[in-house]
Amino acid sequence: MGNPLNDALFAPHAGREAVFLHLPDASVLSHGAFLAQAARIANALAALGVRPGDRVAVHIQKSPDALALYAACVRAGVVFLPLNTAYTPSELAYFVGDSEAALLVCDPAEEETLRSIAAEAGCALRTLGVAGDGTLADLAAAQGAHFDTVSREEDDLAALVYTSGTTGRSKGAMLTHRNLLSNAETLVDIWRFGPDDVLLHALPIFHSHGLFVATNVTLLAGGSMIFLPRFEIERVLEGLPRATAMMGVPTFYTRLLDDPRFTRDLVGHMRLFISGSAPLLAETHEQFAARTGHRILERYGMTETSMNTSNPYEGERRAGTVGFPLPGIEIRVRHAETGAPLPAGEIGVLEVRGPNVFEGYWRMPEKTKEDMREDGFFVTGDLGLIDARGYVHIVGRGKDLIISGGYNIYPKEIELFLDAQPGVRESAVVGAPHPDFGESVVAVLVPEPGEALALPAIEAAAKRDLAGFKRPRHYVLVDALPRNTMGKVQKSVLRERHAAVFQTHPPGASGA
Ligand code: MCA
Ligand code: AMP
Repeated sequence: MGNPLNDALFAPHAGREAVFLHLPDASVLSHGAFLAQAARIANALAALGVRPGDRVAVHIQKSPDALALYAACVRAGVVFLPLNTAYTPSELAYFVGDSEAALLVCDPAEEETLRSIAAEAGCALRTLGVAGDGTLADLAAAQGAHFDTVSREEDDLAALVYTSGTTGRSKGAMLTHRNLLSNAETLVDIWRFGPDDVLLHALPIFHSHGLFVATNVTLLAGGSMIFLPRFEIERVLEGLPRATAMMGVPTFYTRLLDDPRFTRDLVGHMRLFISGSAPLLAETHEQFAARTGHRILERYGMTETSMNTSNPYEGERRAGTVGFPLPGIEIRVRHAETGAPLPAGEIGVLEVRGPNVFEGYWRMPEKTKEDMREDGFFVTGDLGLIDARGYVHIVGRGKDLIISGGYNIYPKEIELFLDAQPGVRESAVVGAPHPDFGESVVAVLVPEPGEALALPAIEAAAKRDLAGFKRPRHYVLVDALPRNTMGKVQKSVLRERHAAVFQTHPPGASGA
């Protein structure tokens, strides 16, 4: 018996000497050196008593060692639990507690802050820094580079990735070896990745996009990555002439287009630009084509399913669509309320079935049942249609969700936070169009009558408790929220009312 994901991703297809990572300091890391480090970390995990099936929660900056930790977990049969580096200690406490992680790995600088959280959750705490520093790095350095890979079945969990939820409580999506491997195999094939590919990697690696799509695809193809710590325009412009492919959220593409140095000549070596995680405006697609001659290939996915659809590699990449269902994956459109099948061209909720669809939400059987049809289709909550030519269009969201720069924000979570602030009677949170992030967060607050509402104090509390990308970028004070006859807050009215706030206020500004 083998270990499906390990055997496919971490057996170097292009040879151990071949380059895996091109790093910002102009050094390179070979596949062999990367795998040796992963083996040492796997030995370190075993030395710490982490067992197959245990969860390892990871809150560290992007680095080659962070990727090696992912590889080590797969190899050791451990469930990898990546966490957004923007999460605050109070957010982290929930994930570590809910997952019953055996180990939390954090940056050396936050060890002190997270000590009590780890202790409370009963999990060990070790550190891993970007410069090969930290207590886990030290332990790994003392280990050998031989590790007996732990056997896994296709149905075994490889990762647990939390996604925020409509109720305000985050849910852990359980992803198996089959889920991740089948998707990577399909994507390598349809996007034609091979050992000669050099992927410009500027995404975070704590989400499906940067880890399971970008990294797994490169690993499976035996290619290499220009591995940047984050999306920084200077470094991206510098890397593009050496790259063959890039994956990004729409903000990457609008930022590139805003820079006059981004030209057709600069991308002469590129064969593929891919966009996802949020809607790419048709206008951005067209501007990009006019500037570079490349049609951005848009695809659609979710944490729970990895990738579901893609525009074709060859054939028409249609702006404003997310392309066709991937091979082996079925998509259907159902009526949002009744669940009845809908004819082609009609708008309903997209449902998806295939080897990519996750096992369910961690310890939430009821929630899993709600979102999973008996015949195995997963209800995405995205509203869309399939046109006469078979292209899937996403036209909105049935779920109350804001996507800011590719990060999902559920208004409920922010509303619960705001409602708990002194002087706030109630709140409603909506997304408004934003020139950089696509959408950003607007908070509408109703003050308690007769009480002074201290906005600066609320903003300070938000800074302490909420990850930066979730913080409202604009506050509005009103006497009452608009409600329908049933008493439900009319979010669409609020969205309309505040649609222009980020056009008139510079990004980051707030006002009442
Ligand atoms: C950073 N900030 C943001 C965001 N990112 N605010 C709103 N939305 C954001 N996305 C805030 C910070 O809190 C900080 O605020 C200020 O902006 C500067 O932070 P910095 O880190 O310097 O920002 P940045 O480097 O400009 O980041 C913008 C970014 C980044 C490059 C768009 O957010 C990014 O890489 N996004 C990718 C997200 C992603 O990978 N999503 C995939 C999810 P302050 O100064 O006030 O503290 S997986 C998925 O969706 C599915 C599976 C799929 O289909 O892919
Ligand atoms: P996440 O929960 O972070 O995995 O985000 C998944 C959600 O991102 C999906 O349910 C969609 O709402 C959205 N999404 C991903 N890709 C696209 C896309 N190409 N166009 C529109 N929305 C997208």
